[in-house]
Amino acid sequence: SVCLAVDIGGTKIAAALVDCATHQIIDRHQIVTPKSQQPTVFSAALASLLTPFIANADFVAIASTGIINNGILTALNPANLGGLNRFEVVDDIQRITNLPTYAMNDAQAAAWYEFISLTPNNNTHNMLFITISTGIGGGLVLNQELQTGPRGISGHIGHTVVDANGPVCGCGRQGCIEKMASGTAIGELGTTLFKRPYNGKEVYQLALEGNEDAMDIIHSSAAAVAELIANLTISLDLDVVVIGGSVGLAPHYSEYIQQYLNEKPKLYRPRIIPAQSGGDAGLLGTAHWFARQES
Ligand code: ADP
Ligand code: BMX
Ligand code: ZN
Repeated sequence: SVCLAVDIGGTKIAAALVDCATHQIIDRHQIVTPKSQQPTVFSAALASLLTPFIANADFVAIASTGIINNGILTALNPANLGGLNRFEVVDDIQRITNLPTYAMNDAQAAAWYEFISLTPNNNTHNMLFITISTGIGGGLVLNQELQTGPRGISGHIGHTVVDANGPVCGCGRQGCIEKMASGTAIGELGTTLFKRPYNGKEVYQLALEGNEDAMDIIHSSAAAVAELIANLTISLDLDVVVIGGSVGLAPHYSEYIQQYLNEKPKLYRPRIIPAQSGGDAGLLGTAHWFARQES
């Protein structure tokens, strides 16, 4: 069968036709995520992205930012979606496509695909996938089973606190790692420091060009992520941590995480690897996860 996979992120929405037998992406398009509180604006953007693919798809699998429970997207951090805090993503896309439609969280989907892509029988029991992107998201595989949680919340590690006196996050909590270390946070820190608007990618580019202030921002992000990894490793006995998202996959970022982890005792240092499927892990993960349900 052919799956129309949709990855809804805070910055971009990607759609692809995925051959479920071979896990190959046949065709792929992406658009910028609309920044509007209005569900109708979101829906119109999805309709124009998805319509060209409908005729060639058997079902739709969505990997979306936000808490996905009973087919409804509830933003933990609405600021990542231009203030949109609730969207009936399955009903909406089912109406657009007239195809059977399923949804799960983006980082959970990516975690699943990265887990099944690890060499078989390599004794990985516990794996964490972290995306450092618009936000910071996570997906946990424990005892070789993906954790989605009874309410879809499992893995929302971006909202664990790194600085109790830090800035207030869009989720309402103070000092979340997402508010301090995500691509959005990197952009905000750059904007404050350089006194003109910057996004995360631009700050990262400056760091790569040798700007030391920008490099400090990137390093404090990687150091915070390393601290989070150490906390979760000693809590959950992780074997492997997979790093994804455009910041996580940017040049040297996972090496910086590794450097900060190397300063810690051995029990706090799991194996760190970049996502093997890069920016396609969410698309492939949701396609694979729901293909099992379809057949
Ligand atoms: P999404 O959150 O929609 O899944 P991404 O994984 O692309 O999307 O993450 C978007 C964040 O990553 C933004 O903050 C953006 O500025 C930043 N970003 C995008 N491309 C790069 C890059 N090449 N290097 C560093 N940061 C990037
Ligand atoms: C946020 C949260 C997570 C998501 C993570 C990464 C919202 C809207 N999203 O912590 O559900 O997995 O961001 O999302 O509350 P991304 O957009 O950066 O890929
Ligand atoms: Zn938060």
